[in-house]
Amino acid sequence: MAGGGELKLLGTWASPWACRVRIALHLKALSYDYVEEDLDNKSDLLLTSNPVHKKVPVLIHNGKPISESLVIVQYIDEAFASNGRSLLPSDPRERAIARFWAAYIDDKITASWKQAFSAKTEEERLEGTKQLLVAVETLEGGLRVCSKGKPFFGGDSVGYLDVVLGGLLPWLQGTEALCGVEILDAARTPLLSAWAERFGALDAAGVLPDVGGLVEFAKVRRAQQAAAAAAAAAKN
Ligand SMILES: N[C@@H](CCC(=O)N[C@@H](CS)C(=O)NCC(=O)O)C(=O)O
Repeated sequence: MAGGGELKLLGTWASPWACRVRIALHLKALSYDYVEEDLDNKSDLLLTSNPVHKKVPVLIHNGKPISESLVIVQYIDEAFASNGRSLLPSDPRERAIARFWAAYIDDKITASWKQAFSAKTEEERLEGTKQLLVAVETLEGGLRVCSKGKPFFGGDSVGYLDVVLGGLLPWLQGTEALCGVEILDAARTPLLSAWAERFGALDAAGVLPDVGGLVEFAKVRRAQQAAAAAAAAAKN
């Protein structure tokens, strides 16, 4: 392994954030031990490795943990710079632009997706979906700027933003099924729609979970949350 050392990833199969890390590790051709966490019963290793947030993913490199998916993907790019192509652009301004859109994806796309997805009422679901569609249309502009007419955010090959959005892709596709709305729509966001097709065809996309499995998982989680809310309401 160029860059050297032992890598261990703490994740869950359905976590879009852990998927980002798995995509980056795949692109850099790095082998690693994968530990599937039970988030209802977090391991001591997770709690001691990420004491601030207690969340996955955590990448442990030579016994030293790194948390937060965006930080981890950048770390992998820097620590294993000689493994394949760089994910972040080499030009400082282009690197800053890539980081800007990564923050946009986490702030706007993720926030509205979560709202659409975990809405308790039809009204909340519609509002979340509306905001998600607006955010995705804005991101279409980000793809236009970053790709400069090439296939990926990273240009001719997959880069940092492709990894950042790619981890979310099965969830966005699953949300289409769950909320009955086209999110990456060929008419409204043609660049993102074509990007999703291209990204889904990459070898690296093999690390992503199956959309049907995610939809089933999401339905079970929703039912559990609804039951817990009903039980809490009955107590009061
Ligand atoms: N901002 C974090 C988000 C990580 C996150 O939300 N992880 C979830 C799993 S998808 C988690 O570990 N949740 C456990 C908890 O909230 O207790 C990242 O990018 O890594």
